[in-house]
Amino acid sequence: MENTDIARVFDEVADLLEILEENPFRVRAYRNAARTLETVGVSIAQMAKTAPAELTELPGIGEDLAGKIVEIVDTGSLPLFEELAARVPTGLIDMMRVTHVGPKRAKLFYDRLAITSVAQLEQAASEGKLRVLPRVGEKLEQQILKACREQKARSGRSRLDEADAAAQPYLEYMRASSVVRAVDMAGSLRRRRETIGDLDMLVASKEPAKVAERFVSYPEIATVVAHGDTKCTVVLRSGVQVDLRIVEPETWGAALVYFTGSKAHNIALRTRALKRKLKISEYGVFRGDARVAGDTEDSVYRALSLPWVAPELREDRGELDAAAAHALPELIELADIKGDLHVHTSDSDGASSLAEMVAAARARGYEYLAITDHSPAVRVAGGMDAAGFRKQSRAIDRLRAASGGVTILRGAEVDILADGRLDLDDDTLDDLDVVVAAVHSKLDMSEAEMTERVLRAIRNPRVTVLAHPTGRLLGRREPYAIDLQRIVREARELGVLLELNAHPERLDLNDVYVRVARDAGAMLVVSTDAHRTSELETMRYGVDQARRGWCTAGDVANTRSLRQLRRVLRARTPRREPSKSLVHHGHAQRP
Ligand code: DGT
Ligand code: CA
Ligand code: CA
Repeated sequence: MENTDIARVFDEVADLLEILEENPFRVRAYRNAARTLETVGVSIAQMAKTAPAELTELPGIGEDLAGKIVEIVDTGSLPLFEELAARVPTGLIDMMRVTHVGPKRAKLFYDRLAITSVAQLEQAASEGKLRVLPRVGEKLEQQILKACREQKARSGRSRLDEADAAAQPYLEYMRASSVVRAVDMAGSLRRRRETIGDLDMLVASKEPAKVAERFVSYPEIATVVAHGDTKCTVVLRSGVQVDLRIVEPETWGAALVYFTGSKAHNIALRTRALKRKLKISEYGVFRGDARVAGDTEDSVYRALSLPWVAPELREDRGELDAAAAHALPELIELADIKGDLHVHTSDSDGASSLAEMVAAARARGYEYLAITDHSPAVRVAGGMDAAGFRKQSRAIDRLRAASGGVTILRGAEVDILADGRLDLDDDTLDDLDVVVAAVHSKLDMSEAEMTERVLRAIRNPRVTVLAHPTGRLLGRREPYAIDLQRIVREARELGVLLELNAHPERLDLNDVYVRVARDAGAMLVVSTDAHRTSELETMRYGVDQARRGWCTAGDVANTRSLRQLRRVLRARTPRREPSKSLVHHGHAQRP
């Protein structure tokens, strides 16, 4: 163990003490000790083993700290550190490590803005929320924003929407060059994974050197990591890394298959090729030395006696067997979506008004839109009580004439309380067309408790949808413990729709459980949970994820026409006639 390792533990203890507002003298004692350890020039670990009593002769090291040093050297850890860390949200510790932040500011952001992660900090900085705090200002806010992005580049994966935002303008920029014959993003972005490690750009060209030159001249680049003739790597200012491969136009298809991956899919393809005495690589499909395919992706799959496989399926989850059996699903597309069953308005925590949300739904060509504001328990979200929902219902009635053909469904996102009861009374729920039930509090229950809680909720025959069934927030919050297999089985039996929440931070259910639900015969619904009109556009991320879960349009309730959807909702609630609003609106729709 190096002296700097021990010093780091002391510095971290000091950071935590500072965040916890412990005695400043104690904070300084740990900091001073850390500086001493860094500068003494003899091995502290050695000393702790052979002559521990001498430790106290070092400046700033008393009995107590000497004991701590021995503990660290002997056990590799320090119980005090674990104790303190347990009292501080984990995200705050990461936040503290961001350049320009440190413990004082981490605490400030936590106290004033309830920020508990680097991702939230980045968001707040980009929205200009930090500059108004004491001693922050616009310049520091920009520095923190940049530092958050750099930390992300070092540490991890980007959300799909952030990766898209980085990819699209770069593609346009490359496309504008006359030496670029074809350009596309391959890799996990093309497979539409929920998070992206790096972007993999592929270009077909006869003049690779010029393509590489243009690629590294893109104005958004922070660092050029590598600049070769056919391969380059750069890091953008947003923190996203981009790899470039330049290939001959004849090998475009083979290269696109190879760099789209996944690696597991590539390996499965290679195994299949070998069985046919073929060789497959990023340059083509070969029989001996003869190239038999490679100019298009279609030709590559055809050479292996397979139909083309959609990138979203290329994860080695049975797609090659399904392809060979001509049993690939006909995947859902964005154009199949006919409405959104989970949106908020300014009546609870949305930023857009009811009228604005309806107008935006019309602009998207939707047939229907369910307004599902929060129930009272979600107080921070301005949840409404029964009277609030009645009032909103009258506002919906008034808006109907002007809704331009979009049927407005009355709904609520009703909170599932800790014991599984719902946060609105049955009479209020009976007046609604769509009841979206969701867990927002007490996320730390055991799996058994959480499963029972949710099952109790969805057994209420008024519940039509179970929203974001695992509660995860990508990069911010792990899914809560819940037995999804059981939830899926029961939802299918009850006719409750399982939500695939399309928000790129949620994408909940994930691809694997979407597939589980679909295979079990449960019905899904892809919903945006939009809190402003622009978020209705996130529907495409939900559809991407549904495709990764092998969904056809038939597996997803909101591809149905209003009439068919009404049947699906009624199947769930046979105890009552279709509500007046639905009947009324079915007629109003016809010309
Ligand atoms: P990411 O970037 O972590 O989100 O995931 P990918 O899938 O984009 O992975 P990446 O960027 O490392 O590589 C892009 C593609 O290149 C990958 O999906 C498949 C292909 N590839 C990379 N390394 C290998 C390999 O060792 N063997 C095979 N067969 N393919 C590879
Ligand atoms: Ca990649
Ligand atoms: Ca890569």
